[in-house]
Amino acid sequence: MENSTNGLEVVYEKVPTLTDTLMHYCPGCSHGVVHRVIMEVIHEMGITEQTIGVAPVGCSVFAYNYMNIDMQEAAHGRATAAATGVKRVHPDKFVFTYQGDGDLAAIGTGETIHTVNRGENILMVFVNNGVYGMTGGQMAPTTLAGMKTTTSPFGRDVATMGSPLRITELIANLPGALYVTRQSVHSTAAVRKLKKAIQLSFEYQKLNQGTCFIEVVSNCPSGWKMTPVESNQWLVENMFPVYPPGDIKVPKPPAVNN
Ligand SMILES: Cc1ncc(C[n+]2csc(CCOP(=O)(O)OP(=O)(O)O)c2C)c(N)n1
Repeated sequence: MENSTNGLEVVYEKVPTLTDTLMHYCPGCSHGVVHRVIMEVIHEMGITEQTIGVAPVGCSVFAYNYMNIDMQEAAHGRATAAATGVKRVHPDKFVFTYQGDGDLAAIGTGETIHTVNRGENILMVFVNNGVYGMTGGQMAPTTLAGMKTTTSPFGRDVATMGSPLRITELIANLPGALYVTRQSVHSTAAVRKLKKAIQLSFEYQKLNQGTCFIEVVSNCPSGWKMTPVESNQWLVENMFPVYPPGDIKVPKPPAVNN
């Protein structure tokens, strides 16, 4: 039987754009799923040799070990500065960054805003898990009001610590932003939607009309001190009201048919 192994039906095969290296992510973490979806799109679009990824510091610091494409490491917060250089030297390549919220919305806020304001022709993938995962679950700009973290043990107090930063809405207001969307990977349907958004972003990149920005509302079971299932439920109930999924800016008229 075609598509079978020892009588068992093959329902999923790892794409060659992912290496065989075991990922170091905690059980249930969104990062592994987001890695897989990006790499599936690159493989399916046949752009493996033409794509360069830039990942900085954070839990995804070892993304180059898993993504079987050309990768560039950047210092914490500086991924879009590095990606700007890569894209300008190689305008014919597809370039994307892969950044956490501590990276993109805290230490790298300046780079983030100016990169989009310049309308750099890259895709930015923003994995927002509401905490600094790698360093032990500290408060990030995106931490929810009242949310307990290792550096806000009594919950984030908006009066002294400010409100959760909805940087994606801010980005959408910049003229250089072409396509801005907020997605997630907490369910199968959500994963499919994210995949479409990534495909669309790489299509847009061919047109050189501005920056594509995808926020992925994510979990952090270890940092949130929850099981993977609990963390996905908590994400829907608590993250979505503040970070609602959906398109925030879409080119009009659509630059590409999808
Ligand atoms: C210049 C610099 N400052 C601080 C750090 C320490 N540091 C490493 S990862 C990290 C936070 C990462 O959080 P985030 O970007 O949200 O990604 P996550 O780990 O949650 O995926 C920090 C502060 C560093 N490596 N370099």
